[in-house]
This record gives sequence, structure tokens and C-alpha cells, in this order.
Amino acid sequence: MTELEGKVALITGASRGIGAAVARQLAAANVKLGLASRSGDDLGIEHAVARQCDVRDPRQVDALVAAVVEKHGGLDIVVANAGVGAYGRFLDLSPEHLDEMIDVNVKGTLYAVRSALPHLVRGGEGDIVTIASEAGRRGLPYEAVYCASKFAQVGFTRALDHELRESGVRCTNVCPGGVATDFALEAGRGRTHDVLPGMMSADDVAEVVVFVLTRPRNHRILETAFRPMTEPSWG
Ligand code: NJP
Repeated sequence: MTELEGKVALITGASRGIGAAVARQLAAANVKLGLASRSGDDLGIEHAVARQCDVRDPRQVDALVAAVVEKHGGLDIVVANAGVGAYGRFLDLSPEHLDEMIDVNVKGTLYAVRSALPHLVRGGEGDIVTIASEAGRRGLPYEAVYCASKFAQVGFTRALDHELRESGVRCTNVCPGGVATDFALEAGRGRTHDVLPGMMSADDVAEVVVFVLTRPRNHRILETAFRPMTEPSWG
């Protein structure tokens, strides 16, 4: 028996990286899962509701949430994790890059929370965990649009906290530094970036998510910021 036993969680971007690590750790704590990604991977987790779901499309998000609630009888936790990044000088980014970062990181978070929230409120003990970033706490070089998208996530989640506290729903921004995932090694900082050797693992981040979710219900963690020892503090 764990504190999370029997809870139901929706995780976006669950097919790999941080989302997959969170899914595996929550499954190990006997949480029932809904898993959203474009590939629809169920990670081999028994009883998980997994289907292809592009978080840019609110109808697909609504359909997945409905399927999760139907199968598991409710929804208690949303981990808004799906995210993409393209780094470089602002003017070198294409309009498609701009749209994708805003649509996946910002709108995808809004759609997931919008669809799930009535169920969280009904349950009376909900949790919204947004996987934001250090890039949502400060401006970083050559990450202007990614930072804009992550500041938006952080602002949304912080503001929502005011609105939801009385309903017993907690809101947390998880803000890691570099994590060794496809995102960081391919689309993000690039394989030659000097912080790569000491990067954190997806499981390191998932452990923080589990920590946040297992705090006693008399308090909530608004934001967690943590970084690899190899990363500078950047002021
Ligand atoms: O990335 P990656 P991470 N609709 O690429 C999914 C933040 N973060 O785990 O759709 C639905 O391994 C994709 O699945 P698929 C970062 O900003 C990271 O590192 O099948 N799902 C996959 O499961 C992001 O918010 C670092 O391709 C979509 C997942 O998203 C979060 O952590 C540092 C989708 C991406 O897995 C997870 O990133 C930091 C869509 N339209 C914050 N598009 C870092 N890694 O260094 C993508 O501070 N996905």
C-alpha cells in the first residue's frame, strides 16, 4: 500500500523521456494511468489507457480523458509533461518551430488541464503537476521561444493555484535543468553541449514528481527547481 494507491493519473508525453519515467514510477506505486502521446505507446503498463493523442488537438485530449475516466472511474492527477524545444537565434527559428513550441508546450498544457480539471475537483484531492523548466524561471541564451513557452506554463500553473486551492486541488511547477532525454540530446541543446556529461536522468525528475504528489494534503509545493552540478547557475 502506498499513499498513491488507487489514484488515477493522466500523463501527457508519456511515450519516452520524463513522461515515461513518471508513468513507470507511478505504475509501481499502483496508480492507474492514462497515457497521452502521438505514438500512443502504453509502455507495456498493465491496465493503462493509452492512445494516440496529440495535445495540440483539444478533441483528442477530451477523448482520452473521457476514456480514462470511463475505465478507471475518475481522475486525480494530471502531469502536463508533453513538450518540444528548438534552440537557436530567434530569427533562425521557422514559423513552424514557433508554432510547435507554443502549441505543444502552452496550449497542450491548457487543453490537458481544461479537460481533466472537472474530474480533479470532483475527487476533492487533485494534483496538477506541470513539467516546466529552468527556462520558465529565467531567460536563457538562444532559447527565447522555448523560454516564452515555459514562462507561460509557469505563470498559468501559479495563477491556477489561487483559483483551485479551496477546492483541494494542488498546483506545482517542476522546473528541472538539463535531463538526458531525446529532447535534450537531439532537438534541444544538441549532443555537443558542454553540460551533457553530468545531466540528470528522467528518473531523477520522476522521483521529484512522486515526492510532490506524496506530500501530506495539508500543504502543497508550488515550484521545485533543481539542476545538474555541471550546469552553471546563470545568475
Ligand atoms: O522530452 P522527450 P523530455 N502531443 O523528447 C511527447 C521538459 N524539460 O522527456 O508524441 C502529445 O524525451 C513525445 O511523444 P510522441 C520539456 O520541455 C526537459 O525531455 O510519441 N505528445 C514524448 O513522449 C518537456 O515539457 C528538459 O513523440 C507529444 C514527450 O512528449 C518535458 O520536460 C529540461 C507531442 C517528449 O519526450 C518532457 O521532455 C527541462 C504532442 N504534440 C524541461 N509532442 C530536458 N530534457 O533537458 C511531443 O528543464 N510529445
